[in-house]
Order: sequence, then structure tokens, then C-alpha cells
Amino acid sequence: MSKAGGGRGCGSSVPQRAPWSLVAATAAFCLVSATSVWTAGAAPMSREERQKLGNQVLEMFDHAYGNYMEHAYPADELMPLTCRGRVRGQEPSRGDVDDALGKFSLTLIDSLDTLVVLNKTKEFEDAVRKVLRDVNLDNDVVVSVFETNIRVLGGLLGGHSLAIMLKEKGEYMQWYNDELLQMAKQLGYKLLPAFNTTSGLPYPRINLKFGVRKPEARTGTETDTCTACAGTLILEFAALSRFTGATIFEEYARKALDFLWEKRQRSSNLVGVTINIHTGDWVRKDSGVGAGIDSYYEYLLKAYVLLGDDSFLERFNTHYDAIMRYISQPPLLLDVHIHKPMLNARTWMDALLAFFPGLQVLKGDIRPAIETHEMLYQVIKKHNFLPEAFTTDFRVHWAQHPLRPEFAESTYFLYKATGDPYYLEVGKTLIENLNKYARVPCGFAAMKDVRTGSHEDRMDSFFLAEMFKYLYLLFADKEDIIFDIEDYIFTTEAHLLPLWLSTTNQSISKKNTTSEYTELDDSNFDWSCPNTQILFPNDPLYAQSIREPLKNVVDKSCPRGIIRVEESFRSGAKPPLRARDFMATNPEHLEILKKMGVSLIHLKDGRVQLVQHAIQAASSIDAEDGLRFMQEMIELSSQQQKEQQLPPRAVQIVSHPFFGRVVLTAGPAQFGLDLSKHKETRGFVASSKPYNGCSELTNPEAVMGKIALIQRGQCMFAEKARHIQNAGAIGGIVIDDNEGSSSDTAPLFQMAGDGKDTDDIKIPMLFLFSKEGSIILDAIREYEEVEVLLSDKAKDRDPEMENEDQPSSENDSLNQSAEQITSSSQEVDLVDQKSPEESSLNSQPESLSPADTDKAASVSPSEQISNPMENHEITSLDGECTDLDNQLQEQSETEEDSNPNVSWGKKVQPIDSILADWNEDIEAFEMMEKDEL
Ligand code: DMJ
Repeated sequence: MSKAGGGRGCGSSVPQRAPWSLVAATAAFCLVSATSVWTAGAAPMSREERQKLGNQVLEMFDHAYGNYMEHAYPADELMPLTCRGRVRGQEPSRGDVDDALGKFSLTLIDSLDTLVVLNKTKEFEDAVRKVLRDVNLDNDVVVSVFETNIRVLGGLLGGHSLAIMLKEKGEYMQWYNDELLQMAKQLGYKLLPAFNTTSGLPYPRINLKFGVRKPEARTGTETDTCTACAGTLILEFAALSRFTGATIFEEYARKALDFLWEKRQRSSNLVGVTINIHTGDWVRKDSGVGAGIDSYYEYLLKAYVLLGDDSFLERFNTHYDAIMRYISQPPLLLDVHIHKPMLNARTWMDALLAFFPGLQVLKGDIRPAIETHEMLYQVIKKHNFLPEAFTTDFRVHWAQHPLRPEFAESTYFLYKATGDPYYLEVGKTLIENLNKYARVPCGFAAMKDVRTGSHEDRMDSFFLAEMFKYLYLLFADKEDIIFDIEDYIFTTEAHLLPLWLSTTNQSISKKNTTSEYTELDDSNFDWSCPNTQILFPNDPLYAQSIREPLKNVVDKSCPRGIIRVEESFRSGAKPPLRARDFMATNPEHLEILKKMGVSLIHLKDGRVQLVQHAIQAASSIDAEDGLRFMQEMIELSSQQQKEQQLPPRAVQIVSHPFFGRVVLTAGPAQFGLDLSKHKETRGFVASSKPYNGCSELTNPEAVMGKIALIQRGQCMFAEKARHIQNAGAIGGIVIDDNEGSSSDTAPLFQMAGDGKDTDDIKIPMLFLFSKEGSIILDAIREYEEVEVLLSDKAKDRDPEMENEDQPSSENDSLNQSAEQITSSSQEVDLVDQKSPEESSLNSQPESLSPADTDKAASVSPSEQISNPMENHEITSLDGECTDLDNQLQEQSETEEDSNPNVSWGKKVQPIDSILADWNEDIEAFEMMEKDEL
């Protein structure tokens, strides 16, 4: 097979290569020059240490993959806390997230080419045999077309690509006869009915057995899809066509891409997040580089690299120009509106955009890549992981972290481009954090809340497909890998496709659309090789000099926008109306509102609704003020809601053999000791008698000095608390009596008082759903003595303790237990739901503080935005830039240091910041998650 590349050449420096060389190989080329002259900056990492880290990655992979194979296979995914397979239909539905699961041993297929990259050729051979023997692609199950394409079709093709490479080498896979490719083709044909729309954009979901739109299919009524969902097919589909000669796949993927390109917003050259697959209208007109859009851009550039088709590069460059013009606000990348690209659409960023610096390396634009990557790294250093979303002033916006690989991906590409050992240190931190916070006895568990350190019973297949690949490659030398990685391109799921495909079966006619772009200024996007003098100056400290000014960007962040307000004061102009000052009865205020394009609608129930149409504002400055005002209103509203909602708490099992590795998220109580303000409570647990805790305990000697376990039901939570307190308990855990309830599926539960004064309750009380509670009950059955820590945030594990008392393998079964969750919404229960007084007390209205009630009377903020698309903009202007967070942090650290009873870590997040982080703009995120996993 020829490896000679098609497409444009890259001068003599990288002859005879596929178009990949045009952009990606530049990084490799510069790596050589950068490393050879390295003199200062981050200390170089020795070969020995790199090997050590590489071996650590291999061990971690074995832990993840081994546990999946042992405890979950042939299920799609491992549930690392309960140590079993996630089988769709057998677990409570998680909604759209489950659409990746097609009962086709997803994790095994997604891991295939990782095995080869990690030099586990024997295991690869076994894995391929298992796929061929066990995997059925004809299940009556509705799956996401996007996820099935990138994970399963991509996984099969990556496996095939490396299988033929190995076969050619003559040692392994000698029996292989394109069987994975045949499966890929079968799957390709199964996905094709999704493209049966007039636009050519695929339906988002398909039934593997019945296709779409038939009654048995149970899908095909959808009207919208995300841009990434429709625009992330070309690599896999083109590879399938070129491997098999069946051109139809590439044709369909091209058609979808052509349609998206046609529909780009012509003045901004941006695309929206979701599009109507029938009409082509943009449904969500916000535009960024993260969730919902990300891999559309990635595939335009990589399609050019793989297929050598200039039109893809032209499109990419046009979009890239728009991204850098409107979305890039270094080091931030902020969503804007496609029609009004100067207006931000959000005040937060999502974790998926962390892939973008890697793509910028591929493009050859290193400076902004370094800047954004540095900003993301600082967010990680603050929270150990990249939260799913974080605000422009770097607070947690959405606290989950499902072990996403994007940041590792960008780290790898930046290291390749700069040779700066700093990026090796970054990779080392990622490894440490994964082992410290996500590793559980049965694999690696997603973080449910990066602030509390609690886990989710989930290990997504992309963790194996991508994370270990990028981390291993980061530390590997050329000779550590049994093939030349630069002969391949990474798909968005990090599957490997050979670059020689660019010259194979090129029967798809390339559209020569160059003339269409003559009006565009392409001067920044010269098609010749990127100028290495500009991109990779000979200064070895280049990357460091770009990072330097950003080194405290997260810690020192001020709410953005404050400068503008100060400026307006300085210039003598009247400061804009602030939400906190607004009174709906003040005619002057109403006049200002009008100027800002904000209209006031009186609802029938007495509330008022505010809607802003920026276009109706008197000027663009007024429109901006209006957006800021609306944003403040939203924040005001969320503050009011926060006052009713406490953040989750953590129950951490600290005794043998858990040693803090299992963290259960617990519901807080509105009475008793506030764990955010006091030291954590640590003690052995004991069940109370009666178990419901509704009368004086008959076993006070058993609970004395311990944390009492009580069952939910029969009486008020406060009553239970008083009974265990009287018996001498130092804390209480109420366990839900609704069998099977789980924090995986229920909103966070909050225990309220009994409507009377609860100041007499001094002990901390936490609530666990049944699934999480049973982990503690099971532990008691198995180990009798079970010690837990009740806190507002899980503490670091105590390695000394762990070393003293290593877990025995027989006992490990119980480690494999379920746990925790916080959720997107919060349930506040004023009483225990089984209480006889339930009905009367439940009708008690939730109250606002009097000060807030005034504002809430004029505006009911939670209801006020009828058109969020027009209203999200600008971060808080309130407050001054103080170091309050740091002061509180220091204070809590000092307090903790002086407490001899606490040996568990020192990072206590101040409650103010937890409260501030909690529960913001959940709806928007859910929408985002729905669009793309
Ligand atoms: C992966 O499945 C792919 O990288 C996709 O493009 C985005 N999300 C996940 C990982 O976070």
C-alpha cells in the first residue's frame, strides 16, 4: 500500500506525505528545533521519569480496562462504584447520555486501537477476537448517530487500521481478514437511513434494528440536531468508503457538511448550536467552539488533512477567522450570537472546548492555543479537574467531570508543537489527580462534583479511547510505539485513520469552489506551510513567555466588565441602572429600561416579566447595558434561590478497606451543625433502635459517641435528630426508605426543620438515598466497624493509613459499591415525607428574606426571561475585586491546621464560594448536554 500523500505538498521538509504534513507535521518539525536548543524555562524531564510516567499510564489503563473486562464486559460500560456493567434498560435511564449505549460492548470497541498504541498487541488480538465473536450490531435499541459514528464506527475502523498494519509487519494478526472492516460496513449501512431527510442532515437518533420513522423504530420524529452531530461524520464515513470502495458513505457525509456550510450565518460566518434538519433553520443561534459545535470545526480541518480536499480547508479557515474575530477573547473562548457576534451569548465556558488549543496547534496558531490551555490548566489546578462548565471569572458553573480527555489531548499537541517540558509536568498533574481523586477499587469513577470530590457510578468509554492514548503518547519516545503515529490522523474520539487513505478510492468528485471565496481575505491563511518563524520562533522560552502574563489569571480574576463601569464613572457619564436598584414603579427606571430595549410585561398572576430585544435598544451601548442589567437580574434571582438551597455534603468512608476512596454525596439539613462552617465530623456508625428514630432510642450505649444511622419515615427529620442527640450520637445519617432510590436519578434532597425552633439540634445531620445508604449498611455487615467522615467536601485520602492496612482482595468486593450524586435540581423537603404532619407543613411556602422579597415583588426573576437567546451576556458587575476567597481559604486552612483531629487534607472550599458556585443556569447546561455528550 502506498503511503505517498495526496493533496498539497509542504515543500521539501516533509516530502511524500499526506496532507497531514501541511499542518500537523509542522508541529513535529518544530518540536525538533525547539527541543534541540532548549536552554531554560521548565526543567527538562529525564527519559527515566518520562518512562516512569508512561508506565504509570499503562498501569492505570490496565486498572480501567481490566476491571471493565472482568466486571462489565460484554456490557457497554463499567459502573466503577458498583463494579458491574451498565446495561441499558436495566439501570435507571439517564436520558440522552444513554443514547451512546447500543448493547454493542461499546467500551471494548472504543478501546481497540488504544491497546495497540499502548503496545498491548496480544491483548489487542484477544479483544478483536472478542468483538468478532460477541458483538451484535442489530439490536433493537435507539442510539445516537453521532456517538455511534465516533465511538463504534470509529473504533472498528481504528481497530481495522491497526490490524492491517500489524498484519503487514508479519507477527500479529496473521489470521485477520478485514473482519472489523466488514462489521464497520454493516454498521455504516445501519446508519444510512438516518440521512433520509431533504437537507441531508442526519436524524440525531436511529434504531439499530429498525432504522428511523417506522413505528417499531421509536425514533425519527425529531426535528433538530446539533451542528457537531451532523458535521462529525466525514472522517469515519470517508475512511469507510475508501477502505471498502463503497462511495455512498463519503457522499452522505459530504452532503451534510455542504448543507451546514450553506447555512452558515453569512455575515458572521459562524454556525449555531442546533439546526432544524428539515428546514435548515438555526434553532439555537449561539455559537462557540465547545459543546454542540466543537468537532464540526475539527472535522473540516482534519477532512482536509485526510482527504486533501481544498474546499474543507477554505471552509475551516473562513470559520476560524470568524472564531478568532468574535469568539476568541484570549485566554477565553466565549459563545456569541451568530447574528450579533459582538454580543456574548453566555458568561461561562464548557469543558468540551478544551480540545480547541489542540486544534489550533494543528492549524498552526500556537499563541492563542498556549493562552487558552494555560487558563484551563489554572482552572484544573483550582478544582483538580475541569468542571463541565465554569464562568468567565472561573467559578464552577456545572460541577461534574466525566473524565473527559480534551485537555489531555491539547496538552499532547502543545508538547509536540513546542517541546516545552512544562507540558510534561501538566500531564503528570493530570495523572496524579486521576489516581488521587477518581481512582476507585473497580476502575476510575467520574466526578459528580469537583468541589466535594464525590463520584458518579460512571466510566465513559471515551476515557479509554482517548485519555490513555494522549497521556501515553505525551511521555512516549518514538521507539516506545510500535508504529509511526504520524502516519495516522486522530478522529475526534482519538481513533486512528491512516493518511494513505487520501490517495485511495478517490471516486468522490471534489467540488472546486475556490472562486466562491475570492472575496474573502485569506492573507492570514496562507496555504503554504505555516511560517515556522512566526509560529515557532527560535526562542526556546516562547511558550513560557506567552504563559507568563497569564500565570495568575484564575486566582486574580475580577468579574469582567467592571472596568467599563469604572470608566463610565470616570468619564462623568451616568452609571447604568443596576438590577439591585431597579423599582418597577419608578418611571425614570422604566424609561431607562426602554432605552436598553427591555420591556416589562405584567403577567396575570401579578408578576412581571422582563424581556430584552437588543435590537430595540437606543444604541449599541444601551443594548449592552440592557444585557448586563438582565444578567444581573438573573444573578439576583439565582442568589435568592440559593438562599433556599444548600449545597451537597459528603459522606466519606474512611475505615479499612475504603480509606476515603468512596465518597457519597449527601443531602444537607437546614438544621443542626452546619458542616460548611465547622470541622467535619468523624466517627464510627451505628444503627439506632428503633431504626426510624421516632422515639427515644433503646440502644443509647450503641450510638453514644457515634454517628447514628436512622431510616427515613414515620416522623419529622428534626425529631429523629433530637432522639439520636439525646442518646449521645455525634451525628446522624438518615437513609431513604424508598428502595432503589439513588442520587444518580433523584435531585439532591434537603432536610428541613419541623417549622419550630431547631436551635437545640447541635449535631450534623445528612441524608443518603437508599442506594448510597446501602453501601454503608453493606459495609457494616461485612466489616462491622465502619468509620465515616461527614463534611462539606471530601478530604484527601490518607496514604499513611492506607499503607498501614492494605486492603485484602477478599474484602474488595465491598469496595465496589455505589455512591452519591448531586443533581441538577434540588428538592427541599420541609418534613420527612412519611410524616403524619406532612400535608399541612408541606404547604408552607418557601420564604425569601424580606430584603429580597422587595425585589422579587417587582420582578420574579426566575420567570422573567422569555427569550434567553437574547439575554445572556456579561458577568456580574457587582462587588469589587477582592481576595475574599483566598482569605477565607487561608482562614479555613489555619483552622484546620490547628485541629489535631483532622488529618485529611486541607483544602476546604469557603462556603461563600460553594454557594456562589451552586446551581447556576442549570437549564442551559442541560440543554448543552442534551446536544452533545
Ligand atoms: C468524545 O466522545 C469526543 O471527543 C467528542 O467529540 C466530544 N466528547 C467526548 C469526550 O469528552
